[in-house]
Amino acid sequence: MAEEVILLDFWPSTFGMRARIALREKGVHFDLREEELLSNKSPLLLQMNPVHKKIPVLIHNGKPVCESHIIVQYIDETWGPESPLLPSDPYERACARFWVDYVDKKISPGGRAALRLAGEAQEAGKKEFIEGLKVMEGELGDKAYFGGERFGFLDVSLIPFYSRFYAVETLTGCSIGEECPKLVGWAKRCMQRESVAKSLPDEHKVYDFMLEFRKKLQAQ
Ligand SMILES: N[C@@H](CCC(=O)N[C@@H](CS)C(=O)NCC(=O)O)C(=O)O
Repeated sequence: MAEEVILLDFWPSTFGMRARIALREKGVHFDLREEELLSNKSPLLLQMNPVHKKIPVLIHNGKPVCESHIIVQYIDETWGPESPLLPSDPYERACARFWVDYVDKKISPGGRAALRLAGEAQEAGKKEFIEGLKVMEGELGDKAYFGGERFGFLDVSLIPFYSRFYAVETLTGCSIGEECPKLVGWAKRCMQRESVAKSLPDEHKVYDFMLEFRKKLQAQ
């Protein structure tokens, strides 16, 4: 029987991008279903992720998997063992998971505040975002990818935030290229991969979306 793989997604979501990239790295065919997240969540989303009611949700043969980093690990364990995303060594795996957790706790909230808030709170978000990126740049060092020569779990988890660099720079007046030149070099390397290039939206489209989103937040 053919496999059924559905991804409930929302195009500007960095979390959704992680799942898209991992599926494409593994060459899995999937049905991408765009949610109207801001206005009208689908009954399928509410049924498949009743706890958080958030995307992304991967539905594999009718069974849901939620939370982006758990989805990426599930994809890695289910498909394409010849091209693993997580390292085989348990210690290296633990380190990769630590850094993905750091991305979720520092870079994601920093970027969110820089894009959605104003004034001092926005400035604090920008600072947190850039500080986090600098720490990641230190972790990258002179390697091609975070795991070395091979594109892996941490690359998948961090690269979606590259689609927000232009919006953060334009809204807050900074240059991430000047602050983190090696990290931007890494991001451009990742963008040469088809899986990444196909999964990240255009940075100007993200910026326009953020402007609209800010207007909606201010009107509330
Ligand atoms: N920790 C979750 C976060 C997912 C998340 O925040 N999804 C957002 C879109 S970026 C969402 O569905 N928001 C809808 C809502 O909050 O109601 C993950 O890693 O998947």
